[in-house]
Amino acid sequence: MSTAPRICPLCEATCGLVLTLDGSRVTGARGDRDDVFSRGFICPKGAAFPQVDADPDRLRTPLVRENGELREASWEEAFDTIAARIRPLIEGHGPDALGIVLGNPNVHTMAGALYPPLLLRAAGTSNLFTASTLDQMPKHVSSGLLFGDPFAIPVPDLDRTDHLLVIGANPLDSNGSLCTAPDFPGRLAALRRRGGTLTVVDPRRTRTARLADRHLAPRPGTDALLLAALVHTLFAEGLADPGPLADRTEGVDQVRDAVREFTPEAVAPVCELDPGTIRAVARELAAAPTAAVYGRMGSSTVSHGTLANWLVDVLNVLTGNLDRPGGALFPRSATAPAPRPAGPGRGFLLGRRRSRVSGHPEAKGEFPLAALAEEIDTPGEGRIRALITIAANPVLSAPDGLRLDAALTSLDLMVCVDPYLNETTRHADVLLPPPPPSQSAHFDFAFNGFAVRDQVRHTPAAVPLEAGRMDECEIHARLILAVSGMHGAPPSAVDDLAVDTLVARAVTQPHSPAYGADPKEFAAGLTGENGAERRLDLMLRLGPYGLTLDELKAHPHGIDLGPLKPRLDEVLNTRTGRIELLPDPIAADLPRLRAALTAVPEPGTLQLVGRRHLRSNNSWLHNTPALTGGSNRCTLQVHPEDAERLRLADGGPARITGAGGELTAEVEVTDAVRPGVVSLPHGWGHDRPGTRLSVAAARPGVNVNQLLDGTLLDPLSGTAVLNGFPVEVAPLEPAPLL
Ligand SMILES: Nc1nc2c(c(=O)[nH]1)N[C@H]1C(S)=C(S)[C@@H](COP(=O)(O)OP(=O)(O)OC[C@H]3O[C@@H](n4cnc5c(=O)[nH]c(N)nc54)[C@H](O)[C@@H]3O)O[C@H]1N2
Ligand SMILES: Nc1nc2c(c(=O)[nH]1)N[C@H]1C(S)=C(S)[C@@H](COP(=O)(O)OP(=O)(O)OC[C@H]3O[C@@H](n4cnc5c(=O)[nH]c(N)nc54)[C@H](O)[C@@H]3O)O[C@H]1N2
Ligand code: SF4
Ligand SMILES: [Mo]
Repeated sequence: MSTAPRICPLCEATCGLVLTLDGSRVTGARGDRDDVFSRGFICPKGAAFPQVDADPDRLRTPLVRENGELREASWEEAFDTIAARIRPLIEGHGPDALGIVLGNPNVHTMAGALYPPLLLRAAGTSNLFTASTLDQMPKHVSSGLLFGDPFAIPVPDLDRTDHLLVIGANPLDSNGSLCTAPDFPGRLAALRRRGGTLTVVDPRRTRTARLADRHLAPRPGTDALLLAALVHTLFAEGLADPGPLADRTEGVDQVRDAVREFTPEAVAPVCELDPGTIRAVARELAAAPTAAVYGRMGSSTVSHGTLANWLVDVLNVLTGNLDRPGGALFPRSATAPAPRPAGPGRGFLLGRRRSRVSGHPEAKGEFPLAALAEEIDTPGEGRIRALITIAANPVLSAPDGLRLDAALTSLDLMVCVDPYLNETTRHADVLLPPPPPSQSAHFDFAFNGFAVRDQVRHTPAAVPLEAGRMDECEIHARLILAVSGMHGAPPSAVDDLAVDTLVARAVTQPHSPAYGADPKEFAAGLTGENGAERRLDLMLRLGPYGLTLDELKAHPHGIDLGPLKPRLDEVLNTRTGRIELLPDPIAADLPRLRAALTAVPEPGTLQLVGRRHLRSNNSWLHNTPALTGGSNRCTLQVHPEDAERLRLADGGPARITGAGGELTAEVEVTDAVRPGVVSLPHGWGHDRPGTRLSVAAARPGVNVNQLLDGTLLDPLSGTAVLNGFPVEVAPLEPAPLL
């Protein structure tokens, strides 16, 4: 028996776990009390790590399709097959014939951070689709426009703020998102204990809302209006005061003009909130010694998602809370490049290309995942003929999975990197399974940039790679070689090239710690057991703290780098070198928001919102018995008034109809949802043939995204509207008597 530390990869909180091992078998998991960030916190998902890790349905070898059937194959055969088929497709039809889909768990693996950018460069395709357009793309776009960097995302200073305004997030169940905070519940309780206030805006009375001093339950999809009214009130009452940010911000007066019409009285009937309450929230925000406004899924995957995300930071700026302790700050990640000197930057451009079929503008180099199916099934030049998916299950996670499901069968080649044979990967021609998490090293490249405290942690693989397994970093590297026509070269060639490119640039940059060094010598000084570790070591050395991998390895429970600090000058990368508070693309979208002022829905209209459960994670944790027991979770929550009006019985079946299709789900009557709102969780619908998810298939649930047809998007970011879309609900008619 022994123990090993492992950072939990199951959500954004990045808790440190201590795994108990019996030889190379993981027998238990507890919170790591010595972890510098999580201090022993663990949730039921982390506690289920051993079962998630040892799931017998995880694939052990690659699968290759032969005569229509998937069969087990060697790694060599798998990569030979990819190399033989992918190059002719790219050469014959051009690079855009290859589509790439990156799913959520890429932010939870080292491979997912280090290799996809290289894969994209090697492929040269503009057809990139990721889970971001089902999620936080509106935040990237608003940050790109406001600050010049789509990754400059301010994070609420959870541990020091006096006032937290949460819009459309439920961290008590999600454990936080774009706000990495192990023990989010404890940190919110601490906020209350130190006399701070919590306001939650959510059409459902969530577990987070129950903790709040004030809970507003607006009609879904109306947050941009509510936020505009808060901004309006700050100006109208002379409360707008950016403080020291004033001379680093352009466009404050233009914002005042832009929100003139959005009075509390004007938005109140559409949001279905009381105008007095809206004023009170604005006053409290302005009066708090420090405050942070924080929005997530419920303010992002909605039709005004980019405007809402922009307004969140407009509020942070206008109350003087951006970039100050207790407000919303930019974390300083240990692997971010050392900051360049302050001054005008390159800015952020949107819409540099358009998608082939519907002409959607790109955002951050991506097209909407909701448009993937049409890019495959619409004939014509530039059609996607081959697809690589990495850690993605868009048949369940994106709108209109049935159409995508059918489109995937028409591909000439589909390659998936995924541990499971699931609703999406069952269409693979070649399936490459990464090892379970206990067999991989971990470092949070993404989440350290969104953490409420600067810190850095690395955990090595807890147990050695099982015979026949391939590390996910090597899988990615070999895939890149196959795509770039270098099949057969050693995978380290990919890392060497990445190191050489980064070093060559760094030595010419006066602000880089490597400035003036000899590139060969600098690269030779890197440590690490493999290419991925050497690249991590390089990024640490070039980063703002000048750390090394050896230092990290000497601190198995992490290195604390202190509370968040003001660093706006390091972050700003706009053309003006200032915060651009009313960027042109935002101004151009405001007429759409003005039109929404008169869009009061017909009485009786129902809007559907999602919800998350603490024991689940998107589409892939329904196969773990420890996380799936208990009552049915895939229920349609309906308010008692609506249930009575529609004659829906608690526990009875209901038919739900949306633009993309029809579903049947069990009704759960509860006043936790407001009238006019029904809620169904996502990630379910595990009833398709040809998958290997034995536990999930026994209780499949239904796929909420089948209610969508893929046309409802936030136009600036291409993000799908997953919250607040219209549906009809009726009792399932009894079967006709024969
Ligand atoms: N209606 C509705 N739809 C939603 C949402 C919603 O709130 N409502 N939420 C959206 C959001 S926020 C997101 S992020 C997306 C998520 O949607 P996706 O990005 O499609 O992610 P998952 O559903 O988590 O599926 C992840 C896949 O990764 C695989 N996987 C797990 N671990 C690993 C690993 O270590 N390596 C590799 N290579 N693969 C791995 C799993 O087997 C699974 O196939 O769903 C979106 N869809
Ligand atoms: N347990 C668990 N944890 C997870 C995940 C999971 O699936 N399960 N997924 C992970 C991922 S990928 C992500 S992105 C994060 C998401 O993290 P969160 O954003 O915190 O999670 P959600 O539960 O989607 O919270 C969205 C909230 O918005 C509300 N809402 C819906 N429509 C509206 C609206 O129009 N306005 C407002 N104001 N609110 C609205 C919903 O009722 C819901 O409570 O969670 C991560 N953590
Ligand atoms: S909160 Fe998230 S990171 Fe922490 S143990 Fe639970 S799933 Fe893992
Ligand atoms: Mo997400």
